[in-house]
Amino acid sequence: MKKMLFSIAIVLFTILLGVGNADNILITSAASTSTPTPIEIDLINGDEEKIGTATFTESSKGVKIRVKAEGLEPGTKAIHIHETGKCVAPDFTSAGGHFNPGKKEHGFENPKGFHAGDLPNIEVSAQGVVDVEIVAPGLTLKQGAENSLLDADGSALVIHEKADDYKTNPAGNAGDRIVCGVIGKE
Ligand SMILES: [Cu+2]
Ligand SMILES: [Zn+2]
Repeated sequence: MKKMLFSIAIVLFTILLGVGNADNILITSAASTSTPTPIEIDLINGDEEKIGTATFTESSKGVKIRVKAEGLEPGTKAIHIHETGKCVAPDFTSAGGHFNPGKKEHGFENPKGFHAGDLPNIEVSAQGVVDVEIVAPGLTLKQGAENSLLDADGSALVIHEKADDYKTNPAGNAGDRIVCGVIGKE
């Protein structure tokens, strides 16, 4: 009799565990098949002041990146996704090189290009404001994908002092890094 009760207890316990696991499986599959949640990050300048935000939204065309910032020098600026989610002011070299899971060279006009993290230049207005939406076809927010912005060490959005020439390896001759924002981990 004792043995039988014990067996029943084991069966019940297994059912309970099974229900728990089924829940986990449902949650996991929902996360991998549905669209990832948009991410908003802060952008900081070399003085560690918050000067804007960037929002990343998964779409059928890639990741849409909405950049809103102020207090910048007017003009055309390079903007890239860099490979490491670390923004240590003032020079932001901590963010590493361009995000490049495909092992290409830099630049849309480079025959051996381009990096997944390469993005078209942005225009900062005479008032020092930028408000743009960029679509990055080679990127995703899906966890586990090779080109995911949310890989183990995260990634970073970086704005440079000058325009990207779209051809000079490894970084488009764009000068200093003036704005940085961590995507994913720090
Ligand atoms: Cu850059
Ligand atoms: Zn590049």
